[in-house]
Amino acid sequence: MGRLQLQLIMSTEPNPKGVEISLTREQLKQTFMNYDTNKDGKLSWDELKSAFKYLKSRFPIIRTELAFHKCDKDENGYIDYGKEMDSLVAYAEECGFTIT
Ligand SMILES: [Ca+2]
Repeated sequence: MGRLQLQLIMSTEPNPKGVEISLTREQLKQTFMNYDTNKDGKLSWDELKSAFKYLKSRFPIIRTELAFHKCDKDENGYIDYGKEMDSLVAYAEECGFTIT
């Protein structure tokens, strides 16, 4: 899926902050880490998608795609704990998943 398509979909998402559940930054991070189901210290694409589904994202696949685009800095196909995870939490915050 191209970038423009993604932007179009994002911009037509109605009231994105109203439909998703709110968590603090710490809860959000904990949620993502809970979805590291095989406990290998990094989030795979499927693990992250499951987390966004849990967070009631309307478009978990798009969220995951954008999150990887933005946060998988070394492009190894995983969101590694540490800076990539921090960046993921920041991205999720931008999407309106937190209350603060
Ligand atoms: Ca990575």
